[in-house]
Amino acid sequence: MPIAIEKSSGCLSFVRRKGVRVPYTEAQLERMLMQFDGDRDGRLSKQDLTKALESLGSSFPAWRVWRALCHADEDGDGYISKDELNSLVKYIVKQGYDVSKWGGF
Ligand SMILES: [Ca+2]
Ligand SMILES: [Ca+2]
Repeated sequence: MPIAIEKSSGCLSFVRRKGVRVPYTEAQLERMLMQFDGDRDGRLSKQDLTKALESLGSSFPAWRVWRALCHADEDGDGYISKDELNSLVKYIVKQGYDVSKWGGF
């Protein structure tokens, strides 16, 4: 299992596989993620992200959220803003989550 260390954040990243096939475009996935913006402030907080990852059937969502934030929260404010959403989508796809669970939106 190749292990890459993120340059900026120092997060450990376990890359399981590449090129997971996803039946959605990144733009669609970004819109799906924003469905979890419970307070509609235009960014995803830890609570919003927890709900999003729980809906994918993720175990230990708190840990996954920390990892996702570590990866995608480029300015380190603890929120995923619109600018950072694309990094989050790429991260979720790379982790091999079954995003078709969001297909009902
Ligand atoms: Ca929010
Ligand atoms: Ca941020």
